[in-house]
Amino acid sequence: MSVDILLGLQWGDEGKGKIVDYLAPKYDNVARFQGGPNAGHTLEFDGIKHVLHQIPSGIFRPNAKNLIGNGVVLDLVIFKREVEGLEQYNVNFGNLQISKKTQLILPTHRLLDAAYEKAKGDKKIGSTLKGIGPTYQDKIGRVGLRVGDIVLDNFKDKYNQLVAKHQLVLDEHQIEYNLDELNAEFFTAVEFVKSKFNIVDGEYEINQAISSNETVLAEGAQGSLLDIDFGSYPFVTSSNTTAAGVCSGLGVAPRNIGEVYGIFKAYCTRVGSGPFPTELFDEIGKKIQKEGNEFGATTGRERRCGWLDLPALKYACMINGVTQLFMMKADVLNIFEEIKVCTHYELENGENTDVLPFDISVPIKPVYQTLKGWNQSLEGIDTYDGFPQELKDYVDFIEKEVGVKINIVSVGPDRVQTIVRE
Ligand code: 2SA
Ligand code: MG
Repeated sequence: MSVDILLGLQWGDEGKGKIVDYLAPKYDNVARFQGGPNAGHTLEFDGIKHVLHQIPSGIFRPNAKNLIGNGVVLDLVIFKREVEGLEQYNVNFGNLQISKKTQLILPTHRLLDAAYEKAKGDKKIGSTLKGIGPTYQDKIGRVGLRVGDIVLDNFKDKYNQLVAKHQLVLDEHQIEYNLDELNAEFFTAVEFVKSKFNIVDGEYEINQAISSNETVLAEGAQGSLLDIDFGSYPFVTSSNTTAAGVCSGLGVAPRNIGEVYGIFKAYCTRVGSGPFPTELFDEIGKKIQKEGNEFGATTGRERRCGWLDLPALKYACMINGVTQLFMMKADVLNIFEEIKVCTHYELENGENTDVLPFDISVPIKPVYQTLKGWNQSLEGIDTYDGFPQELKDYVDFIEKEVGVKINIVSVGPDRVQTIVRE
């Protein structure tokens, strides 16, 4: 069997958690391939809201195997807290494996993240301050520590060596911290993970699953426009959030990739800094934020809001090779009589383009097409046929522009509000 991929096509927070929860029963394995505790996947069922940060979303399915892949950066302290928070729900942690090659976020990586952000002043990335960037920096710089290291006799030495390096930088930035406390917390988490979890050769596990005809879902975090290579650099995260990241982040060959499910919201949001061509600074933006409850699951930060950006969506579909589109939070647009969609950008020289410029921080003016809104509640509608015509027109319009079918339209947080098109 092949590996199917689920990823966000915008700047994160597209509602991936909800879709993974919907898809997970179809999969024997769910694997995270990039990112770390900067993710916040919200799953809502039985009247309870769960936010997962590092644990794959298949964890609530009793028969699904879950893997934290080598492409992930894992904070063991946060991981321990996450596990403890789920213990009351009868979750089977025997179904959770961690790849030996997964990089470790050390407490000092978190401090470095804050130090670098502070030093950037008003040019800061708006990072989640989870230590993501500094950990990937050490990975690429070939000095990082990995989960497989924690069982080695010399782990403490290796840890101390890397921490000493970090301390030089922290001193330079005049950052104050209590290392003893941080170390104690870290090593408690290390012991916790060592005693309770399966640390495995993730790439063998996943390929074994593929050759045994098991189904695998690779669960993306953040969004395509935050990809380290293809996002709005430098306002991006430090991993490949796009489909290619699955191959390197799990050890899966390209020919073993199957469906690529691309999730997008019926409008756009962004947290943190960086360009956002369709951002709305007016009442409409505020209304979207309020209706959509657009506040970060990880950091609680306000999300910037704007209309759907088709050039950006087309770009994300191209880079990822999206085979099916899932549109989320359509119900948030219920309140509008008119809905705008950005079809092109107007450049400074007056030209129109639907190509994403190299630098989207230069002034680019979105060119909008205005569609009629459905302007009614979608409460109780449980089939695509039952949608108001204007919503169907919105779906058709996007499909035609992007050239990929929209197979799911989500009209609310509940599991039954995931409308699948025949
Ligand atoms: P970092 O912490 O180094 O990755 O931050 C770099 C930039 O990436 C942004 N970023 C995010 N933006 C939106 N959602 C994120 N995570 C979601 C959440 C989870 C998800 O709900 O928190 O949808 O997967 C996320 N993570 C990082 C960040 O704001 C910086 O602009
Ligand atoms: Mg989120």
